[in-house]
Amino acid sequence: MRLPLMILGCAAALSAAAHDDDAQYAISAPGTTLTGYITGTTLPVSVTAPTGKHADRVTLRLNGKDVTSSLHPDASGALSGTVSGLTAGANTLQLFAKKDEVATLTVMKGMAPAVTCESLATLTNFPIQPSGTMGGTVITTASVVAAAGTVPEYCLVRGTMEERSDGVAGVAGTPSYRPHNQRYRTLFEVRLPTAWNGRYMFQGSGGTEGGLPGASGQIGGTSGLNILGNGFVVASQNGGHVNGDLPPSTIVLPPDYTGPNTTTDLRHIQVISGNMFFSDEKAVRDWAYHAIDITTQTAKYLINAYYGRPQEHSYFVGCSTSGRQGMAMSQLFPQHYDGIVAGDPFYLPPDISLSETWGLERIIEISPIVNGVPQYLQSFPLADQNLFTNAILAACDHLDGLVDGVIDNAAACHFDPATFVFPSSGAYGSIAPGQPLQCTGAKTATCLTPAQVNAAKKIDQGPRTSSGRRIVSPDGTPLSGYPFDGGFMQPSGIPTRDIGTATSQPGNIGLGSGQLPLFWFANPDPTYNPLTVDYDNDIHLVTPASPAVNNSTDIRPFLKRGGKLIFYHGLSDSGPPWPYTLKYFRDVARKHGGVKHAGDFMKLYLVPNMGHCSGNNATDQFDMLTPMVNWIENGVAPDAIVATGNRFPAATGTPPTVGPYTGAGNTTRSRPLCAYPKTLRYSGTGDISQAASYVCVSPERKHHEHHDHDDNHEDHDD
Ligand SMILES: [Ca+2]
Repeated sequence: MRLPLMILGCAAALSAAAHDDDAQYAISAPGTTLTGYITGTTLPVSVTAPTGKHADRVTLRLNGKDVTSSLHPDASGALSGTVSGLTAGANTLQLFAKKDEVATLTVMKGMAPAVTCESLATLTNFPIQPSGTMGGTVITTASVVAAAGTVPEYCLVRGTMEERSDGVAGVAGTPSYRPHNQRYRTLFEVRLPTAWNGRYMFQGSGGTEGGLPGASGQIGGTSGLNILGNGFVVASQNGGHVNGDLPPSTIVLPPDYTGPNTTTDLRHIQVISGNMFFSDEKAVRDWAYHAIDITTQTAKYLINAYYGRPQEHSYFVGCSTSGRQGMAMSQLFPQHYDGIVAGDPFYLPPDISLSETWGLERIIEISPIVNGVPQYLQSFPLADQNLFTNAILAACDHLDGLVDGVIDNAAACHFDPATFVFPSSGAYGSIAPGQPLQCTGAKTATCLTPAQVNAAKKIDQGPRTSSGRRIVSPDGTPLSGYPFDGGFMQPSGIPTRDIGTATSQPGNIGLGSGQLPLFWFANPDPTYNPLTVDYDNDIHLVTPASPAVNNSTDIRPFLKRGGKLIFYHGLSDSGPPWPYTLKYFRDVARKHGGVKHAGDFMKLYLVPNMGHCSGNNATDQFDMLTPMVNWIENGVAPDAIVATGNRFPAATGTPPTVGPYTGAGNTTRSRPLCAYPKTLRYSGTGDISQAASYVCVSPERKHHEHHDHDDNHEDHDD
């Protein structure tokens, strides 16, 4: 998988760095790697000037020293040449036209270690020292790993912090309960390349964590970028607990239950092992942000020790739980990171849990129950899922001007599955010509029952009271549903969390719903059955605050030191609904000068069809780190970011179109992701599989006042 993506990465290489008002002046360093990283002392550069201006009237400085004489005009009038004298660490090239600085390019020269890798094991004075019953920093591994394939030689450091054996875990009143003898520890890993680019990257993980990911840097949001090969130091951690240390999963019986303890059904609640740390306040705080804080401090300490100098810049890349943790860094630890990439962030866990649980319950409501166990998949078999996808695509795919299986004009899409009638012609004309999606009589292969349609509509709407009123959570957030999108009923959309497959349970049983009464009730109650929430009477049980609710819009200290944020979110994410992320983006924008001004420090990319962090027929492979580096180090704000996906259907005909949706295809497409509020449009000509055939357009002025949805759905105005 990595090789084809490298091709995209090369195309996206950091190069030009023109300032906004001098958009056509540019410096590039064609020979460097993606993020402007070299190992020698010389650098081939190329300088271009706007039409009508003379490239030979510019001045080029390297680290303040005039190096213009290194440049020579070529046949096209551009200047190129080789500058020398680059020093270890950051090298700044500045381009001046007369006295104005018109472009900047930062190039990092690789740095070598100052001490041996093994010596890191004997360091003392780590930031995290023993305290009370907790241990300090213990290095368990410090050894050089030889280069292999595209991975360069690096120093691998692993260690443990804040180990203690007097924690709490499990469910009181069950054999899982450990009231004072649970072991907790933060495990971390740092990979320090022998040729270092001066940058540090934190690599996030997901869910409730509990395992230590290898710090390769290869995660969602860095696709196509060989992180260690580009010289980044990378750190990862485990969220403050080891799943294997925790009590095993257990069945919790409701207080009034007297039957056999043999099944997981609607009356028995299974608390999975990975959730067992809910009862330890510190362990929850570790997972919320503390394990990230201490890992960051320790990684920076190791960098300083190993290379004899601190990092020039620090970057955070995460999705889901680590998208949330990235937000926590910007709000609580503004000194730790310069650039933060936060994907599909799980930043309002109580509210997101309610949205997730609402969806699962709507599927249970229409599932046959056998011996107390919902037959989830029977509620919406794969053929019905695909029928639903075809209906929404038939309704809205073409509204953006291109029938390609992707809805890029969501603002114009007003899909109501209860009244939708299939077309008799066009790409989706063969499915059920002229027939309504909702059955008017018996269920057939080409219609859905009113109950199925109703369930989908309710999942789109989100949690409501029995009288249909929208619910506001105790933290003040209007609860969101999952707005219809082309990927809504594709496998990584609603099905993965709420329906499952023939061989897998709906994900929300252990995730959102399983966590609701444990982590997100003000008074945790493992006997509360999250599959039967009473939305009229039980919302007050949900906590208004938690260390893992990271919704503060006051990020002034982070912005004051030049911090930048990139958010992305799948429009068919069936975990955290994207409207929560949009709400945060807009709330922060409002607090810091409005959406237009917010583009100076914050970007949001909404990815059509994409599920939670990836999945579906979507362009779910992208590199947000290179644009972030260019933003932080060269002052070039990201705009469209090219992404790829390899599950698209093949297109045929003139103009090229796709046929009915039949599941994942195997055609690769590249497309730009547009910075909110822009959306994508096909330029009208060219290969629909190539990003160059698309443009990002600003939203049309809003004429429609009315939606099926309430305020925070599809509300694209600014
Ligand atoms: Ca389309």
